[in-house]
Amino acid sequence: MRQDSRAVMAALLLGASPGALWAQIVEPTAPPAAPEFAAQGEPVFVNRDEMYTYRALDAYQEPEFVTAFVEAGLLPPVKERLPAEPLVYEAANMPDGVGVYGDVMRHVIGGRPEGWNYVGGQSQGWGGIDIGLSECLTRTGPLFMVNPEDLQPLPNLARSWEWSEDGMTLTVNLVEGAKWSDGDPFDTEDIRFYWDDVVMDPEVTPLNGASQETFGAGTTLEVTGPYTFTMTFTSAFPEQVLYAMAYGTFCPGPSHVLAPLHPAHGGESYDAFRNGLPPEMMSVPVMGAWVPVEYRPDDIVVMRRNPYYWKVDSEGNQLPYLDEMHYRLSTWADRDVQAVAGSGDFSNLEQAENYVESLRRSAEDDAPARLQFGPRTIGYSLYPNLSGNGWGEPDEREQAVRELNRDENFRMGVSQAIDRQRLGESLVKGPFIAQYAGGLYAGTAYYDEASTVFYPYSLESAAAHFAEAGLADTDGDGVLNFPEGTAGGQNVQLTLLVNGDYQTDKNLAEGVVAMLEEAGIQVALQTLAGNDRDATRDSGDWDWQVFRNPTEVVTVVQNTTQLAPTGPTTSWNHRANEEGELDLLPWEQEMVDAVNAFIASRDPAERQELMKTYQRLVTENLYGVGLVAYPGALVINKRFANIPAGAPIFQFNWAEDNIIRERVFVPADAQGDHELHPDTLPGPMGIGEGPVSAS
Ligand code: BQZ
Ligand code: CA
Repeated sequence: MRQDSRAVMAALLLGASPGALWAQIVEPTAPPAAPEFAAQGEPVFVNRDEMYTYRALDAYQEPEFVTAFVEAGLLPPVKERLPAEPLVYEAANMPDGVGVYGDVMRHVIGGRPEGWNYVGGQSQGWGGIDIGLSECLTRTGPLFMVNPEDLQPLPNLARSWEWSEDGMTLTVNLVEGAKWSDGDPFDTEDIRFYWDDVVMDPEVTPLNGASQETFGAGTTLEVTGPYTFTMTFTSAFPEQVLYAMAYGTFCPGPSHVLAPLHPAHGGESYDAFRNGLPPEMMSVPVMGAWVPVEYRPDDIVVMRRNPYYWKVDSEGNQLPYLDEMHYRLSTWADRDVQAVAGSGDFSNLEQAENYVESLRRSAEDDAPARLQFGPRTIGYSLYPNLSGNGWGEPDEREQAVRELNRDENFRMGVSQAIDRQRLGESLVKGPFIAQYAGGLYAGTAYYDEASTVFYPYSLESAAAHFAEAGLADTDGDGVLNFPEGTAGGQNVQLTLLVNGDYQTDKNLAEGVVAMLEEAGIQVALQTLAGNDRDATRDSGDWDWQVFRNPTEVVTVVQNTTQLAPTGPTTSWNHRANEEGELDLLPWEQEMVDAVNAFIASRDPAERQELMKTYQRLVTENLYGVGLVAYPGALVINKRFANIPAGAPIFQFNWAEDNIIRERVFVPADAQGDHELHPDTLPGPMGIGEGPVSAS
């Protein structure tokens, strides 16, 4: 600890006079300028209907080996497997034109599948598995290349929608005649089940956490036909809801398989429902382009093309072009290594520690993969658990910490104890990392620098804020203590929840621990693997967490309700207690009001102003303490074609959505021999089942 600060620290710990205290406070400033870093690769901007439309074509084609199944009477002809008007990708919008069938994309992931019941809340292991299996009503990943004047969600399972005159009701039209990968019809039975028995059932929380509030408090849904339903809202024209109908919050599951497992329809229990589709069960019906046919724990998930996939190219070729998908079950760091080495085919390079080596390897002439950096959309914050009324059933110490977290001086102290410059350099040197104040990221559509409040690193100021919060080292052991009568006046000890599947998360957490310790706050790491971390995060049983921020702080329009505690379970760090009560601090209520007003507004200028208000509230009050933000890079093997220019690894969604994998192909002469089950299709659903051949 530097000489002068040690003296000041001592003075402060021993309770120097308030006057002296204020002298030490360092006022917030504007955020420090981010180092220049230009994204590589410019998107080719188009209007949505230049990408795809829904229409009937004269004829349709399929891979030859699939025709063998038709001739063997194992499958109806392709025309009957497709909707009357399938989704048609325009060849003119494909970077490399119409593709050819064959080959496989070899993903490597760090997650582990809990099972296939997405709407029941099970994780499929992330890394593009759930994004590929669970198609949603609208789609937003590809919006990175849509013209601003046409920037609205793309249709997907919902092919069109109309607002009522007064804007209180939205009528949604589904693709007609689309089928699940087992041939069962996709229709409003699946919508009804998702809404009534998942979204509206308090006992069920789907993966990615959809609740009624996701679509606006008080929203109702009514099925009005086999392919049509209406949603009725409590405010007019909440156009935001069209984004909530995309990934991850309106991706219906196969009701013909799930309803019998659900207690509302005769199922044994909610646990049995959640765990009703274990990872060993193959060929669970999906609307996605590939179906799981083999699963070896901690080893691999193999998928084969879905013969009923409801999308084609404008020459009538049923998609996808790739016949097989692999997901090797390894680590996220290994994903980067294998992608730049060429033994894997895809990576979202998002862990800054791997940047230098990945850049070096991919710069070599014989590098197997192309690496392209995008904008600064990967960022981390430190979030305090702001619930003071029982979320996560805190014990006495934990409750004392919650009270501290709800004290602005404590949050300011934590923020100013963090040296973000040093934290960033501990990950990677160079122009990648920017100091992050919290809230919306610099350079994004709704960001306003003048509305962003940044608390600069200053141990003295941190100490002064901690003193203001009533903390002093009463037993002189270098750790600040709770005031007399609170948690027995013991040393302040916090737990810090961290996702152990990422080196970056762990490195940042270790840096935070060391810096807070230096400021007199003791921190114990609570490091958990992905699925457990997600469950603990959502249970509220934690004091602080290191968290990689989701899409809402990049786009605002995607997952907007998660920007604040707009509902009992919409916030990442402040949810309701068992009784459903949310004890919002005054400025949190103002944040909620700004977000709700944004959702209800159709006036671009007003929406911009509302987000300035939101940004000031979030950064001034430290709803989250920003740490660092940096760009990620997309790494893809060079044999793949139709990779859209300028595709970011993360914006409205992850690159596994953004690059539109169903129209990615490998030219015939570049195809490798990586297929594990060539010329096969998904077999019957069941544990121990596998892919089948036509003969
Ligand atoms: C990308 C993504 C695709 C989840 C997950 C994982 C979970 C979180 C987050 C990312 C992984 C990859 O992120 O890191 O590059 O492939 O899967 O879904 O972090 O633990 O809960 O939000 O998306
Ligand atoms: Ca002490």
